[in-house]
Amino acid sequence: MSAAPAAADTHCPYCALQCAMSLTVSPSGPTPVTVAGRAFPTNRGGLCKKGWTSAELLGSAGRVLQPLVRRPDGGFDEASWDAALDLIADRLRDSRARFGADSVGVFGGGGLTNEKAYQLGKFARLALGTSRIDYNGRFCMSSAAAAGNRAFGADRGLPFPVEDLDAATTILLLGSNVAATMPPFIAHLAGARAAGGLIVCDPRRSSTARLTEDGAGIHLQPAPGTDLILLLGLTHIVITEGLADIGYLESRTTGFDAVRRSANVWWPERVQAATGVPVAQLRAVARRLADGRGSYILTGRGVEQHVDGTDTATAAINLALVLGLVGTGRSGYGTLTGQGNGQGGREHGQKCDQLPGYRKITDPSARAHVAGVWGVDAAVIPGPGVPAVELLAELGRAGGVRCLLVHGSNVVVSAPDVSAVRAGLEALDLLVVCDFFLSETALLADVVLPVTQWAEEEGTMTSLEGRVLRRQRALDAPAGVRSELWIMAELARRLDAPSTYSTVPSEVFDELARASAGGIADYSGLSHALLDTGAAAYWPFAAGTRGTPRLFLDGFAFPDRRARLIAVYPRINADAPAQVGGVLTLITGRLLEHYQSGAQTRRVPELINARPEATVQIHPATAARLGIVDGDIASISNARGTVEAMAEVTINIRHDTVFLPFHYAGSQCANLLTEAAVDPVSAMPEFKRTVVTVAALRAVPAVVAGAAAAAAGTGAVIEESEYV
Ligand SMILES: Nc1nc2c(c(=O)[nH]1)N[C@H]1C(S)=C(S)[C@@H](COP(=O)(O)OP(=O)(O)OC[C@H]3O[C@@H](n4cnc5c(=O)[nH]c(N)nc54)[C@H](O)[C@@H]3O)O[C@H]1N2
Ligand SMILES: Nc1nc2c(c(=O)[nH]1)N[C@H]1C(S)=C(S)[C@@H](COP(=O)(O)OP(=O)(O)OC[C@H]3O[C@@H](n4cnc5c(=O)[nH]c(N)nc54)[C@H](O)[C@@H]3O)O[C@H]1N2
Ligand code: SF4
Ligand SMILES: [Mo]
Repeated sequence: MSAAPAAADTHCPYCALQCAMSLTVSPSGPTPVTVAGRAFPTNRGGLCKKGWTSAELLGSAGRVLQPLVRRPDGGFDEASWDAALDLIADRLRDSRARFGADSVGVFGGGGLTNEKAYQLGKFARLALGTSRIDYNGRFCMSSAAAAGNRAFGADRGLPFPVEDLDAATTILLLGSNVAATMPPFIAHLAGARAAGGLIVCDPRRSSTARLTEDGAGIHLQPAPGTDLILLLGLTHIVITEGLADIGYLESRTTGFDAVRRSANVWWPERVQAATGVPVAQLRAVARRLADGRGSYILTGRGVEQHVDGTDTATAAINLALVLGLVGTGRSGYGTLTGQGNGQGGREHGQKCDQLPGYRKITDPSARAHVAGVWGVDAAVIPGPGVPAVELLAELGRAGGVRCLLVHGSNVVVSAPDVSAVRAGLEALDLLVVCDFFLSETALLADVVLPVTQWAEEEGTMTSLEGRVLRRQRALDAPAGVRSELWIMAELARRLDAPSTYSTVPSEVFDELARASAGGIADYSGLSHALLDTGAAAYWPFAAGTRGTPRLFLDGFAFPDRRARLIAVYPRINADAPAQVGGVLTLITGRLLEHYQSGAQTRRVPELINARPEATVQIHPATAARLGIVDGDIASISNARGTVEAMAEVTINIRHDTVFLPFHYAGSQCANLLTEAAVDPVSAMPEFKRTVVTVAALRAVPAVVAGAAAAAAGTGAVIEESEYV
């Protein structure tokens, strides 16, 4: 029997641009679900190839379709939902009785809908009674969030709609490769490019940096991790050349004197020596930003994922404030949020120190408000837990977390120093992973619970511009698969948890809206029904209001309405690695074709065929010095591990730097090399500046290289033995 085709308007399951798409479902047709781009201000009908191919995962052969429980001999058995949930509840109850509530941990994700993220925070605090919850947004947005909170009193990635960028004549993009990470976004750079004002700061000549060529702008190519100095240098030039907006600073900010003093010692020649960026470029960029025609400063992970990421984002904000750009309506500062719900996912309680509405878990009035919504005594809500890297370091340790529930992250590929993470996961008494696939983390689990994919569920996502969007269900999930809301409700019931746990997304949203009322991220005027009208719902959207597309126009989120300039000082310059032998700086990041740990995109034939394995980018002069030619297998190693990857010899990178994508597992996992050092303010790990030694491992004979390329074209797995 053939069901009639059904259609649903929704948004892409992957990144924070949340491109609008329509899904057409024809179960009996050759492609059960067809994806089409949909007109929307951010993507204007465009999608990248991840979006176009996203529906292929719905019917993917590798999908988990029944709960899986680990056998003593190491394999998995399929189990009924009752059996799997009973087992989990028994083990959690036992751990709690023997080792205390904090022996159970929860690791969430920025890809979860607002409803799931909210419910996960509530489930952890009430049903499990644990403080041990944090999430992968700690690896993603925490430094920018911390910087925004301390400067503006609120963290909404872009405090303005993406479309505002169209009118800009100058855009400074620091450590962001949007041409690969949000391709439809580059349409919004067109105005700045036409005006010759796109400025991209990246140690690589990334595909975004290449958009500055032919007169469209400037590519600054600093040494990795020197952006804080670069930004102090730009601030120095703005101040000494009389380009600071003194009227703005006096009326709308505090702290300028200290920032002026901190920038004083970073004169252009000194900045050139430290960063490698020529003085002439520094002066040109400072003057361009100050020309008053509409300038924006945007940051990405390249400047944020460092042990000084919060200070670097703060330096970018300081520069924007000194130029008078923020809260004006025609210029601005923002950070480009990464994951699909990276914004909403950091607002409603997945963070270890947070309650819904971006409230502090330590704030007595926030606790009282949320306890009222949950119908519990505020005293039962635990205090703050520990951030992600610390949580992972506690796994299996005496007095640490012994049982872990993972919802929406593949930590054994994406966390820093994955060898240590793997050891921690293996030492657990119980690892439960909710996923659609047997990700590398799910493969280590004691119980895998198969959950609904984006097109099979209702919910909301909050995009990089703070706009709350509806995710509509297009089709039913496979029979053995359940929603995470249902899983939490069932476990809560088995654990005799206080409060109620609805399984209906619109009801959970209504509860979230009440819990967020009066908070910074106030959703209390929103509902699924209102969002279904297509209303452009930017938070704060308090009951009785119409939402706020442009924040800070009439003041910042502090009682005195003033932004804070906070003086920051470089700390890491001294330990720049000596470039001797094969010692180089490794930076890690993304390719267009793959998403994050690759758990999803490595399962899409078109994407894995296009990028079947990791390649390491290395400059020709460095490669020649180390005896590496294009296509050789190189080893990239340090005290923590070794990665083997094919060398891509290219001028698109500094000579002192190599680049690896982090989308691959096994011996190609970039996080074998990264270290668990974190930013002291945000607890963001260092992903972008790792000292490694690079060497030629073995040359690939031409004939085998040809065969490997052919195999890559068919998506076949290339065995190591084919290279030797
Ligand atoms: N294709 C694809 N798109 C994605 C994702 C994905 O995995 N794949 N993930 C999504 C998510 S969660 C995120 S967070 C965003 C991330 O989006 P981006 O921030 O654009 O991504 P990255 O590739 O991590 O880093 C951007 C650039 O920073 C540069 N960089 C590295 N170190 C430094 C440095 O010290 N200084 C400067 N100035 N630049 C540096 C890198 O060379 C890289 O080109 O992408 C989102 N979109
Ligand atoms: N070296 C290096 N490491 C990095 C980075 C880097 O630049 N360099 N970037 C960091 C950044 S910015 C990020 S955001 C992280 C991301 O890295 P991860 O946290 O590993 O993110 P994903 O690969 O998206 O993993 C999501 C997993 O959850 C599943 N999933 C997707 N949606 C859902 C859902 O709704 N529910 C459930 N239960 N499961 C779901 C997917 O199938 C997948 O297995 O990686 C970080 N790691
Ligand atoms: S840019 Fe992001 S949201 Fe848009 S189609 Fe690509 S992955 Fe999806
Ligand atoms: Mo991210």
